[in-house]
Amino acid sequence: MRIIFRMSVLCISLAAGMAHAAEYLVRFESIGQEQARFIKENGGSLTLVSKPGMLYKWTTTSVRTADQLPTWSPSVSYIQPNFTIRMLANPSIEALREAYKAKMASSNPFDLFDTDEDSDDGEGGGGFLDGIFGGGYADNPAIKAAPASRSGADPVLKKAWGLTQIGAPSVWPKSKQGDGIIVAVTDTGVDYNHQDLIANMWRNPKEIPDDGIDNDKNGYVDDIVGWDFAVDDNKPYDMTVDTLGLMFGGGNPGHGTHVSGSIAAVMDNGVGVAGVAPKAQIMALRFITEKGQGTTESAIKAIDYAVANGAKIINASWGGEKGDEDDSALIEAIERAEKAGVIFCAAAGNGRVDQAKGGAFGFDNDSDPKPMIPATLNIANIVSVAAIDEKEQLGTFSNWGARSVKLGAPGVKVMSTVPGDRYQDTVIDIPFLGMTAHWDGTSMATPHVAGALALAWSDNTSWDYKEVVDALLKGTKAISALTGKVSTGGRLDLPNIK
Ligand SMILES: [Ca+2]
Ligand SMILES: [Ca+2]
Ligand SMILES: [Ca+2]
Repeated sequence: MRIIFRMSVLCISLAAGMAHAAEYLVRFESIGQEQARFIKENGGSLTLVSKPGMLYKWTTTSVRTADQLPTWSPSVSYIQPNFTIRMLANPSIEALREAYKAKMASSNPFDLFDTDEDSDDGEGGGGFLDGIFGGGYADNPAIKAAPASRSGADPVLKKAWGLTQIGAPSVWPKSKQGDGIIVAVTDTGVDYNHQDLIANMWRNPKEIPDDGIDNDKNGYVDDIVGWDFAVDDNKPYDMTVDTLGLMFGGGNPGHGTHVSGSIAAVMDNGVGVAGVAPKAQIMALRFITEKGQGTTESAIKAIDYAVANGAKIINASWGGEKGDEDDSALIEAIERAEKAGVIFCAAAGNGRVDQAKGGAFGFDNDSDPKPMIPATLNIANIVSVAAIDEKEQLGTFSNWGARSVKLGAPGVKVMSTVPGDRYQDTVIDIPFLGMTAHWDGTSMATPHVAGALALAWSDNTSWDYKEVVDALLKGTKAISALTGKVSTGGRLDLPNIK
């Protein structure tokens, strides 16, 4: 017996109507006298979320429904909930639990252990015990300095099939490989000391480590490799839960580190894999905790930080279904990135669970009443990405949209870095119980595109963001599985980007 189930990794509900307790985002027309007046009239307290956005978080004593919110004064543009950005329950893990419950209730419980399959994650894991107990490292290790460069082939690279599919090996020798381009990973954090990432971590050039001073006066003290907006510290480490926790409680398996490796793992350093843009820099912006939750407030702060501190591309392997309530604050943050010429790569989404069919199945973002955001927001810098497999088929879980989704990229069984100097294409791997979950998701496809944009931009530094995106989209390879499913009808193809 072998049950394969998909991690719909970090499918986050942005707008399911779950307001963070008594917190709202208030957009003012100006910053000055208006804030004091607002508090005098309405009580509670205001803290600044975005200076360029003139956005404040209003903390009140009670949760209010829409009609209980204060009438907007002329100085207030809108008031919206500070949504909890919540990881949806993994539908396939739910299905797996149900399957096991049924098995346990069956007359022959030994069927549970009737497995003849071998683990095939190769270099990715440490075998059975690692499969059960892997992950769960201590939070916030000290940020190490980048080590002296090493050399040698990347032994796990052959398992990163997506790089071969998109033609990376043929392009790398004649490319700048992302050199000089900063990609912001807005996610669960990054293992910034990972042996295959450490040399490519962005280092804030104007900040002196550990002196307790905000040297570059950007509002963040000792921000060396990015920032942790989930808990407000300078160590955006990718805190994970262990495998048992993943199976039975959900949470983060090392999502941001996996995403980062696909973008810019170091090449020819004798270990692991390589990213699509193996000389790009990773800016680590954590806003989702190990439990898989963040807020609109922290997402906006991460986007603003990326724009203000030199990122050219933002990777957003997160999103949720559009609800009835206002998403103006997030929309305006992405629009500020657009005005600054920053590209926003967004995952098209991992479908919805169908209990009868026993898994998550993609839907059409263009016609669905609850399309994924931010992927489907109509902002010019958004490049939304569907997931395809090694055989150029659309992932069964992957959303699509002939208008709103731009292209496909590798997103099924993706091999990349995970915390603790490890590599995985398989997130849960307990062959003894026949339980396997691969690193699948539009979350995994999106960083391939972010890396490709970094690579193309480093080779064409005079281009503005629109020229980079246009070249990428014009350079896709048409495949039948994506005809009528994405706006280009094709998948990422590096040799074609000109
Ligand atoms: Ca600083
Ligand atoms: Ca932290
Ligand atoms: Ca490597």
